[in-house]
Amino acid sequence: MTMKTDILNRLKYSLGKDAENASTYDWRIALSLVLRDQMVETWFRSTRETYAASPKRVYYLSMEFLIGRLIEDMIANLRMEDTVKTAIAELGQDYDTIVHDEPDAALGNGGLGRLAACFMDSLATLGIPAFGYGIRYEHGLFEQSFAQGQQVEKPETWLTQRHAWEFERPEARYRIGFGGHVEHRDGSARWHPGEVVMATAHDTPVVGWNGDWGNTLRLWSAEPSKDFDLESFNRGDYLAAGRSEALARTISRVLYPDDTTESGKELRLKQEYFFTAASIMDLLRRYLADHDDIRDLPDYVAIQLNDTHPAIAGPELVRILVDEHGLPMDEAIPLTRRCLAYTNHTLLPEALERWSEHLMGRTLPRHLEIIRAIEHAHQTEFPDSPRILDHGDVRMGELAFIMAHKVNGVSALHTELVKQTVFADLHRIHPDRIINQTNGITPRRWLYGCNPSLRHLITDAIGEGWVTDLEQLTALKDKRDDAAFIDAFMASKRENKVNLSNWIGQTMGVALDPDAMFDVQIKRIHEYKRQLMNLLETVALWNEMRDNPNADWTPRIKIFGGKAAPGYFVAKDIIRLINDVAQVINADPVTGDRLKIVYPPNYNVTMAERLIPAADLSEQISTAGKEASGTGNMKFALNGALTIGTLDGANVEIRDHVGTENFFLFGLTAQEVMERRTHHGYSRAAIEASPRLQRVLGQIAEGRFAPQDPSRYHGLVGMLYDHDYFLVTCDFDSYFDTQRRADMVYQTPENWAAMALVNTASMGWFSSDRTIKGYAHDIWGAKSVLSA
Ligand code: 26Q
Repeated sequence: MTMKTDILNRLKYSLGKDAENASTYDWRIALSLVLRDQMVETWFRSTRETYAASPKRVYYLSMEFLIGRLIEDMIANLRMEDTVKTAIAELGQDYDTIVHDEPDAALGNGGLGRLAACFMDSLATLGIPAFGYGIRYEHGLFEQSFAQGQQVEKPETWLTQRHAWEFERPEARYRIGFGGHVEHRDGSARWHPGEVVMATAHDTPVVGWNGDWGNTLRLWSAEPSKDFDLESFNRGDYLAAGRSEALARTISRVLYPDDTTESGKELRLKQEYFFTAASIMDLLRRYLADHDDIRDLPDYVAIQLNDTHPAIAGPELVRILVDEHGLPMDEAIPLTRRCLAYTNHTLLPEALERWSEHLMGRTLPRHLEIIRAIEHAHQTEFPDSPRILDHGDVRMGELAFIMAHKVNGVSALHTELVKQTVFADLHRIHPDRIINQTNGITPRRWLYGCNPSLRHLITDAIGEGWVTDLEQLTALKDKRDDAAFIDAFMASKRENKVNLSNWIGQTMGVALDPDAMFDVQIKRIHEYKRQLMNLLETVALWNEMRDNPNADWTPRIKIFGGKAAPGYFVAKDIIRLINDVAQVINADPVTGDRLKIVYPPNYNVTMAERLIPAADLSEQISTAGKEASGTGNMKFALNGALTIGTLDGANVEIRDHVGTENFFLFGLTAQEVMERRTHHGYSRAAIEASPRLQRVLGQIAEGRFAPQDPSRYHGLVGMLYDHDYFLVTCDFDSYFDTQRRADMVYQTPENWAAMALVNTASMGWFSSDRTIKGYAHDIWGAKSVLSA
């Protein structure tokens, strides 16, 4: 009753609408504001308890927070699903229409950004006082569509609608300087920036399970300072004044769509410094409000750097300690180090950030001096240390490593490789610094929220404790011989597949057989993730189905989803090839319902929430040693998909947990990959040894899938023959054979279901709650403040 009147009041007083004239958008915003009101209570209480306890606070600095939609998360965490559904029905509205009206907050590229969002959920659920700090991009990751099969990018515009969850904080504004010069006098330095931009805070409450605790996601937007080009303004040159005003705002205008470094773009460096400097000032202001001695900072502040993107935090904090608090450099550096920790997410050499000293010196002159001082101090102590400054570049990985007290990898294998490769020399000097924290996913979004049918089945069987203690899922293992439970488990999967089929039918006009195996690969398009190998296997399967149309083939739906960085041309060719092949195969009456390819455009968090619960088979097929962890792999297994995968990233640990007999393993190991690359002509040899692969490559090269433009894929095929860096050709046969093994198992649905159930039951360890407890204990020294 009060929910209903609350919504009507919000409609009237916050939106100026009555029920008769309200649109879906109006209803959604009204509902969101009511929910936000509820969260504020938790939020204030958490803030009060934090001030009272004066604990160590965690600051998670990330260029990306890929949060997706918030409304269902908020409803679930506040435990208000029934109340809201009843109220919406009484108001004559449709619940699904309203919640699906919300645009995704796509403030991230992929895994790294989504991990940050899962961490925020777990920090709040565990009651650890924490802030997420990032950028309030006006435009998130671009919107993808296909024109004749090719990716087309359009700007994303989530903020053209009101973002109902946030509070603007005009009182939390900071001046962020760039450029200018440094004045040295009497042994001290003063930076006089040539340009100043304002950072304004926008807070979104992050409320954990049951509404027990609330933290803050604080995103910064860039605005011109008051005196920004006052001179032009006073001269009456409003055009010039407007130009420099627009320039200030470009800093938070758009998310860079590359998930590997492109090259030292000045705006990117400015974004990194902008949000890092605002965050450091903000946390120092909070600290100094109730502490006098800056030397105690590490007892109250833990700053986690999500990759090197905020690595300028090291020099920035040193700068403030030295230039503003008068600490000597040799005290400021170790003090800063005790506050900072750094997470590495990649071994790909092209993804390790470097900035030219020239650009750094021009944009952040005082910081470059401090980086030289950090380098000098480290070289003095460890003369054969690798350099931060190298060939005229500032290497951000080395900087982050040297300024952090802990450096972590994101899966067991990745952490070992970090020790052996990128940071081998620094690891020898600092053998205790690198540790592992295997990634995790929040079960609230990735099971409770996205898969209601499975959620109900599990809760009916073992109670609701699993939502905050995911290891309780092991109790489901007792059900693997319980025929009635297995039937219900399969029925839940089938219901999700029917829902997905309906959605694909409506949005793409392709009819799917919900009894076919749903085989899904969703992630950014990258050569190392090997979507191309998946597609080659699809063509090979198609050939064999046509050769032998009366055999008992397992029907398959191949589902692809993902975006390519706009400048990554090979990835864009792969997208086009998938779409071209789909056109031909989907029109073939011989294979008909037994083989289809669908590639819905604009893959995002919301689409993942539809696809993952409906998947039978999860494709985790990266070249071993290249995928740092993967987190999609965890989401699928938790939702009862079986994995076909290589020994890469967290796949290794997933396989250990679910049991080798419940995982379709194939391919070279990381060691074998490195070894194989030393063989001359390895890919040509692999192709020549595989008639099946030769045939597929021949078809693509002849233009079988692009008859109007037969040479379209010559480049792609030529690359596989001559420099197949990611060993698609070498792993192809073992991948194909393993797929056929999966086909066989799928033919006995009870066996498949039992394996799938063991997967779900074994995934408890991959909760991001476990990951966050690991960070809190091993890195931050932070504790829960939740009163028992
Ligand atoms: C850097 C500089 C300039 C422009 C872009 C970038 C940039 C942006 C995003 C570099 C990297 C990223 C994102 C990397 C990423 O998502 N890595 C993934 O992180 C996941 C969480 O740890 C892992 O599971 C994945 O294996 C890893 O690929």
